[in-house]
Amino acid sequence: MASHKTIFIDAALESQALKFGTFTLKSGRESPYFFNMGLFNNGKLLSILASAYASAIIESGIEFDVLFGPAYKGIPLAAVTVAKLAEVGGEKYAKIGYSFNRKEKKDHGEGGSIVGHTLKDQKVLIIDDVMTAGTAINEAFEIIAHENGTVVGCVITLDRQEKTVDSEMSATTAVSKKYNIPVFSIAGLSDIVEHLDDKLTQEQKESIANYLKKYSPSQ
Ligand code: OMP
Repeated sequence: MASHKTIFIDAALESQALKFGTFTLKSGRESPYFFNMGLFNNGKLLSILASAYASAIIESGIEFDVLFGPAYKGIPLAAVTVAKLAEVGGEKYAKIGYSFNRKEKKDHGEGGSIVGHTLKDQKVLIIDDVMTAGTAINEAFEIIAHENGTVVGCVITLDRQEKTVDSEMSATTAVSKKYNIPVFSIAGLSDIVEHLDDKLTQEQKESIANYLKKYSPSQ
């Protein structure tokens, strides 16, 4: 497994951003684990996260002009990752733009709902935290289309590798097909299960297996 994945998973576990227990998800699913991006809440953790995103993006080879982080959680992700890309990615990534949306409309100053680099006529990569059923991410596509940008891909921290609410397709595949773009992640649930094999209890492994029986995509 790539080192950026294992470093990220270890940091997630240590910071308790990744927890095992019983959690009700936005989709209503009852999950045996939860990833809370908000607990990547200090400089060291953010630096690890930014490095992992930068590695995933560089490895993908995707060509883009602007990294867009949907408010609120995408905002720091876009900022730290674009800075890390400039640091480690050489000339190709030195001048990638970044921007985010405001949740509230502003009627003074520069106006508009986008802060940072313009999206107009730009190839835009969306950066977000978690994809479960693939519902939350749609709003970002609408915002970028409204600004006349073109989404060329989507990178997320964690792909929970679950089906959508209305199909047997995985959420990432569904988003990828719907918008005809690559969707890739730092890590997927399968990476977590593989890397933490000797740390998870038998009970935790069984709860995850039972959950996957219910929500694993079959396409
Ligand atoms: P979907 O819209 O179903 O893809 O859910 C994605 C959103 O769920 C994320 O943006 C988070 O707000 C939240 N979430 C997590 O943050 N971590 C998890 O492990 C699971 C969820 C979730 O509710 O599914």
